[in-house]
Amino acid sequence: MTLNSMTTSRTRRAGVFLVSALAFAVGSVLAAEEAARPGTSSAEISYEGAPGAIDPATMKDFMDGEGPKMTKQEFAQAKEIFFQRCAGCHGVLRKGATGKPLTTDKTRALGTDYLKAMITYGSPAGMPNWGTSGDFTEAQIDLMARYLQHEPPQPPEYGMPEMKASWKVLIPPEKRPTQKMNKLNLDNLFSVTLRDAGEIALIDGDTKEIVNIIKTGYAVHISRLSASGRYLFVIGRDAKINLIDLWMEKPDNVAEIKVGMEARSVETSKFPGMEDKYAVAGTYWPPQFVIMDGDTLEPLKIVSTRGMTVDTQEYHPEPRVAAIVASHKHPEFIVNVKETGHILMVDYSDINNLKTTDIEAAPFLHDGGWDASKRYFLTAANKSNKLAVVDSQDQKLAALVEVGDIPHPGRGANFVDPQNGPVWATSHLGDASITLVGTDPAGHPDKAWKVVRTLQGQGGGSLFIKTHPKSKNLYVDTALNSVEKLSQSVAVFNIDKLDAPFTVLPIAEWADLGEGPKRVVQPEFNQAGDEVWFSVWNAKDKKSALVVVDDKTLKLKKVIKDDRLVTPTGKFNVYNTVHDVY
Ligand code: DHE
Repeated sequence: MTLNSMTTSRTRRAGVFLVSALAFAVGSVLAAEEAARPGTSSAEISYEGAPGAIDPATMKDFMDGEGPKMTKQEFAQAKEIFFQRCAGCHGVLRKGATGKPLTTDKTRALGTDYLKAMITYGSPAGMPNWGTSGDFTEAQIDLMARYLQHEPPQPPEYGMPEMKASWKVLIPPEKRPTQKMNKLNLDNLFSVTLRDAGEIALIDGDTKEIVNIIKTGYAVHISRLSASGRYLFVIGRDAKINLIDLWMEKPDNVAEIKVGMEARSVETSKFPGMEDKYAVAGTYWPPQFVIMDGDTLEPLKIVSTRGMTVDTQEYHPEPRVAAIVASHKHPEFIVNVKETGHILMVDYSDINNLKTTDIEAAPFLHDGGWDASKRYFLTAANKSNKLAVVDSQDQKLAALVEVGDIPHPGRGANFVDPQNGPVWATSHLGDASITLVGTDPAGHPDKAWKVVRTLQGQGGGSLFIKTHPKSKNLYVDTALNSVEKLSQSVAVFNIDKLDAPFTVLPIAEWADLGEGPKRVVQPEFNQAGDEVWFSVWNAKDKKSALVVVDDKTLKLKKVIKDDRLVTPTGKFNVYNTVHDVY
């Protein structure tokens, strides 16, 4: 054996030892974590780790001499894997989002062996065990460990020329109906996301019949309505927006546009006098938002969100736009900038001289909703385990409230706690708690923006929580819990007896669908507030359903089954969405 090969084999042995030691340590911490919080550690990963919509082939590659050796072919393969599996958590530019930063200053210092161990075994902080789970082969792990030590490929920018090129007005406003042409009770219509079909189903809430299935963007995400309730806006993960006119005999698309490459949020102007005038959409890539004409989706003004983080005041090249809500107190859109933790109040009264109030909140802003008075916007800074409360009247931060592990409210739930007065509640992805925050500074000043009560639900992996002003029930899903019994049922708390144990509704069992994961997700009320709808979200090739529950009796009212209901997730009742009722 030559000296050289001895050294190499010793180094290799040391590497193997290091990898096994690290694996052992990581493995035991993970096991302890899973035992302490059953079903929660995987919830976050299945949530954040969905494949992105950016086409890796459009990116500029930077393979440099300082990273470990890779062929062009290997680089392309690794890039593909990264955008399928890793970008959701670590960010397109790997600057760090809900996952750790993986920029080359960090990855080169860690080295190939460490990175391989991390990818193989995961970490208690939420990194999946791609190797031991069997998702990645050893060769793929080696490939990814080397890839991460090269500069991240850069997706192209997307500005006005690209938006304009994608913009189509299918039916111009002057050719649209001047009055409602159908007999539908539009207030009780539901827009249902058919996630993997890239479609939405419009369902009549009275008859439970499907009115139309409409093609939308890829892995369609949310629906929102214009203030009048006439226009429905649907956004896909590929940043395609569809504008649907509910006044048509059969409601359908009247305009569409692609506002970027990856997106999650769309909203419309709601300030009195500005109803239906504008729409706004935020994108994950490029990090920006665009204000559009409300009737046609013509893009009018694009604003970048790149900038400094609120805590360390470091530049972030990729701060994604998360939830957007429309203020009722001023002509403003309230825009959550995820990674930097800024909440922007964008005044749309004069978009050529745009005024923005920039509120410093906390990093990793995600989703949120209004309190019952519609003055305060409460939003989750999810990886900071905080809620930010924005006073939309006085245009400032009212409070930052410490809550449980990874709050995930959807738009949250407003009700009156018998002991504490008006509250807004969130559940959590990372633990079983449901946090109630006081929201009435005038009537209950000592409780305002404080955690006034914590309930314990079925488990972590909760995504959505819901009630209605006419309901006495608070519904909490656990859609991403890894324990099947929990992900397929919901907990119901009696608002008048919050100390009493919750009732469990076996929603997936009621749907009687046969095989598949059948996650029960996102409660949504009908307009009257006497029915609550759940999606039973099964795999794309399996049967899914919507389950309607009588809110008074908590008994099954109807299972809506149809072969066209492929992977239903979000549901948006027209009246409740227009009026922010939740
Ligand atoms: Fe969502 C809302 C982002 C995964 C269903 N989701 C939102 C919002 C954001 C967001 C920023 C708030 C929009 C607003 O109010 O303007 N969601 C993301 C992600 O980044 C994430 C974690 C990963 C991804 O790859 O997209 C993600 N979301 C999911 C899902 O896997 C869900 C459960 C199923 C699906 O349809 O994709 C899902 N998200 C929803 C729903 C809402 C939502 C149903 C709206 C809830 C509401 O009541 O308003």
